[in-house]
Amino acid sequence: MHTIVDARVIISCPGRNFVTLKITTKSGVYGLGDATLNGRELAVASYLTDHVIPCLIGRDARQIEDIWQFFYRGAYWRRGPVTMTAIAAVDVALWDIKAKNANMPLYDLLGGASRTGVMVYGHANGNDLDETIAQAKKYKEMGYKAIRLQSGVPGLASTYGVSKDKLYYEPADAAKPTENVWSTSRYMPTVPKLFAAARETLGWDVHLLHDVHHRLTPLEAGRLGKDLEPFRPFWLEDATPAENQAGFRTIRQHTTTPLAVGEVFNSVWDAKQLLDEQLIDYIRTTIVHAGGISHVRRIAHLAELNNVRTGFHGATDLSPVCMGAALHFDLWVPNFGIQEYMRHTDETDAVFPHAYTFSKGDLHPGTAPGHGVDIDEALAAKYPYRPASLPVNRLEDGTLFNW
Ligand code: KDG
Ligand code: MG
Repeated sequence: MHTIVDARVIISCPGRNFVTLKITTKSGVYGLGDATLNGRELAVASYLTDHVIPCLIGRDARQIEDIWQFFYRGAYWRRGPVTMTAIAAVDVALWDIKAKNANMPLYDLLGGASRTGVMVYGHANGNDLDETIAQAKKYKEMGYKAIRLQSGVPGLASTYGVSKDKLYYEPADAAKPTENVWSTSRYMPTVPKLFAAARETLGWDVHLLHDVHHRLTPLEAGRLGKDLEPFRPFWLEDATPAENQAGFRTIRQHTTTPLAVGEVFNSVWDAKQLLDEQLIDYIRTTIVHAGGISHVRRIAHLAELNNVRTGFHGATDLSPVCMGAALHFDLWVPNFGIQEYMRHTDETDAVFPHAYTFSKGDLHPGTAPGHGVDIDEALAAKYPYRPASLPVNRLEDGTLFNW
C-alpha cells in the first residue's frame, strides 16, 4: 500500500520554468515536491530522473528520514544546490503523502498551528524612488503589514529587484545571462533616501525591508545598516555574500539593523557559524533549496537556540508547491519571523491549484490534507520548457561582480 510505484518529473513553463516531482504509492496516493532551481532547472531534473528515481521506486513512502539519509549520505558527494533541491523534492512529496494518508494538513503533522496566520512581505519596486513609494502604497492598501522596498539606482540602467511587471518579478529574463552594470557608490545613498520617503508617506505602522542581494562588503553593509537605523527597518537582507560567515561579525559590530541571510544556502552547515555566534536575526533558507522539510527543520531548531527567527525566501521561482509546504512549516515553527511572498502569475496559479489564501497581510496554508498544492498536468503540458538564466553584474570598468 505504501510502496512507491511511480515517480515522475514534470517540467512546465507557465510564465517561468518550474520542475515538479510527483511520487505515487501503490494505494494511488500521490505527493508533490518542488524541484525548481532558477536557471539550472534541467540539472535538477536530470539528477532526479537519472540518479534518484531509479532508487526510489519500491521503497516504503513512510520512511521519510531513511530515504532522506539514503540520498544525502548515499550520494557520497554531500550538499550543493542541485543535490539538495533534488532531495527536497523527494522529501516534500513524501511529507505530502504522509499528511494525506493521515488526513491532516501538513502543519498538524508537524506539531500543529502555533499562530493564526503567516505574516508575509511584498516586494514593492520601481525605477525610481517615487515609483517605488507609489507601489509600496498599493501593497499597504492591499493589507500588507510588511513591504520590501527596491528601487532603481540613478545612472544604472537596470538593477536587481526592479521589474517591468511590478507585481510579478522575474529576473531570469533571457536564455543567456543579461549583463547589468553595478556601482556601489551610486547605490549606497539611494537606500536611506528611499526609507526616509517611505516613512514619511507610509508611516510607522508597517514593517519595511530591503534586499542588498549580496552586493556589499561587510564594512559597506555595516555603514548602510547604520544609515538605515533611524527608519527602523525590519531587516537588511543578504547584505554581503555569506560563504565567509565571519564577514557578518563586521556588519554586527557596526549596526543594530536586523540582518537576514540565507536564500542561497542549501545546508545547515552554510549557516552554522552565523547561528552559533548569533550574527544574524533571520534565516532565509527555504524548503526547496535545502533538503526539504526534514533538513530545514534542523536549521530552524538550531536557529531557535540562538534567538534567530525564520524568514523564508519566497520569490516567484519557488513554485506554489514550495510555497504551500513553506506555509505549513511557517504556521507551525515556533521561531517564525516572516515569509516572503512574491505573487505568481495567473498562468502559474492555474497550473498549480492551491489551498493557501491571502488575507490582511497574512497567508494561511489552508486545511486540505497534505500541503494543499496540486498540479494540473494537462495544463502544465501546454507550457514547454524555455531556457532562462539569471543576469550577471559587471562593475563600470567591466569587472564581473555579484548580481
Ligand atoms: O532566483 C533568484 C531569485 O529568487 C532571487 O534573486 C530573488 O533575492 C531574491 C528574493 O529575495 O526574492
Ligand atoms: Mg533576496
